[in-house]
Amino acid sequence: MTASGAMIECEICPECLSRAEEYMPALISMLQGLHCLACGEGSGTIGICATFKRFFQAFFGEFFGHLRARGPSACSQQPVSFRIRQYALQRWARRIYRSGNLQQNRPPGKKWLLVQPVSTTSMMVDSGSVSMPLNLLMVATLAGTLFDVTLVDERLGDRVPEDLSSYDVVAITSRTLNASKAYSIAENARLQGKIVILGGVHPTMQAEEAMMFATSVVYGEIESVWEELALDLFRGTMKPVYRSEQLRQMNYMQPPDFSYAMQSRHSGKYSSRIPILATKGCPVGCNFCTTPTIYGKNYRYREVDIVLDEMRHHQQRLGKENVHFSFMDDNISFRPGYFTELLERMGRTGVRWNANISMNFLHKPEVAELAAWSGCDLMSIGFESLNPETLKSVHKGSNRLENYESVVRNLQLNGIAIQGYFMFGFDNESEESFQLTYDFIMNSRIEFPVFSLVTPFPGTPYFEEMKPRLRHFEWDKYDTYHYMFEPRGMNGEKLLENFVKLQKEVYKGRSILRRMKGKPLNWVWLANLQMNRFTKTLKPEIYL
Ligand code: B12
Ligand code: SF4
Repeated sequence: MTASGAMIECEICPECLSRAEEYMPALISMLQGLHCLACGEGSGTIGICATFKRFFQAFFGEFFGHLRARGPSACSQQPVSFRIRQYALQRWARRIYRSGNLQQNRPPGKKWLLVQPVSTTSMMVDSGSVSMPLNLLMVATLAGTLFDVTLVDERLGDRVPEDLSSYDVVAITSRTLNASKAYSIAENARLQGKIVILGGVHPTMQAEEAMMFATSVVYGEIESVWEELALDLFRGTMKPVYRSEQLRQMNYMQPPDFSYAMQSRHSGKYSSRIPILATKGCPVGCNFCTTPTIYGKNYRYREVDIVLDEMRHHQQRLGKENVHFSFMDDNISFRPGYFTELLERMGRTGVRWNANISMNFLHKPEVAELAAWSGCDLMSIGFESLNPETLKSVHKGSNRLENYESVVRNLQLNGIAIQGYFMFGFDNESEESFQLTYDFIMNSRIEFPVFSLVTPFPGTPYFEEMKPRLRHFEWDKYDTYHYMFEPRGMNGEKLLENFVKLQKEVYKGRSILRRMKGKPLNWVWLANLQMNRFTKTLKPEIYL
């Protein structure tokens, strides 16, 4: 390379620049810690070890990718110019070179075992076809940039090996209903001297408890703490908790690598719907929900282009246009502007989709029309209750009783089926609430009603409020199908009796016909027939 004071003129958007600045200290400390091998004078390249290269690619790939693929001019932000002195880079490389040879100091490559535990609840939450665990696929995709990753999903019938000698790190995801299983796997791994990382909703909400079983607990999403966690793993200086002050923008999340889900020979048991994420968070703020507790009032989204790119990738991978996507978003419609843009653009791709949605603007007929045109065949809506006092007490501001019927009508007129969630056991309710709910479901012909018992999940404001009245803290029973506390309006016996009766009534043959007559013969019919069989077996005592 010629001697060089030469300046390279760069243009970059402020978003990318701040990202580079954010990464730089991590990168430098990585280099210092590992004594990476750099080239000698004059070659013009920096020679680096494979570990560092993977690290570098993982961190900077998307950064440069962003520049290459979109170019600053395509960016919504004004580009800023900056200049790099070429020879500063060379000096940096030489300093690293002199500091030692990586081959002698290279840390051993760590092998990860990533686990999706099966719940030991007595209810059928993990049976039949299960959705691909997008959360773990995202963890695997990030970890896989630096480490060898094996994914075990116990819900498929795969088991975590007793002998973990082939692995260095055992990382487990957990919700409350499978926390005890997650902890027993963690304990076994710790006894075998492994680094144990616990993540997911439950360890996030109960970090102190989770820390008793793990080397480290990750609070919230892995993307926001990944660099720090990965560096600490390399250095062997793990912290008890990884929690980021700032949430990373979703545009930088790597598209999940689905090959991890295909590692199992039982992967055929996965639902054919492809999980995908467009937004995160939900500022509605229901007091029983973990999302506002973890992510606050924050609502983030990926640029529509990026979501569509991911969809196209799956269409190519599966060799068909008509791919069915299942959005894992907390509330995909919270920002009407973003949601409508997504639908308008999705409509031209030929995909089908379903999602969780709040009814904040579903009462507008044009929204349902657009959703149907864009390929939506099912929306999951938390109606929760027909009692205005209850809705108020749980802070479910997005639900307006006066809109319930128009929301349902608009969707149905456009051929979109409704998976309607209803909760029972709130203090304001009486036996009458069951009749009210029954009438609403039958009159509005909701296709797929789902009933659950109110469950104050640990870490939520509702949990704190109800703690003194909770019957137990057996996490296996925090599956929304167990009796948690005696509501003020009726005793537990009456609650469960009515809960069972309602389900049997709604799913008896005649009711199914009344709700489903004239609707397309598809999987929703099948789900109803399965529920018909299942509800016949229900007895109040199974909910205890
Ligand atoms: C989509 C969804 C579903 C879907 C799909 C579930 C699935 N297979 O993943 C369906 C409809 C099937 C479903 C079912 C249920 N769900 Co649900 N669901 C969600 C929702 C809205 C999004 C989950 C998701 O995939 N998000 C996208 C992924 C990418 O984000 P993530 O899960 O947060 O993962 C990130 C981090 O947590 C972290 N992370 C996660 N795991 C790990 C592991 C490690 C090692 C590390 C380092 C990091 C890490 O990094 C990940 C990537 O960023 C959440 C709300 C939420 N935000 O969590 C509720 C939620 C998880 N569901 C909940 C409940 C109660 C249920 C049901 C019991 C409901 C019911 N009665 O049927 C069942 C249980 C199913 C089961 N067996 O787990 C509760 C769980 C509460 C709790 N404390 O456990 C939640 C939190 C909603 C709430 N009420 O607060 N659910
Ligand atoms: S609307 Fe749904 S996702 Fe949003 S806070 Fe309420 S329960 Fe949670």
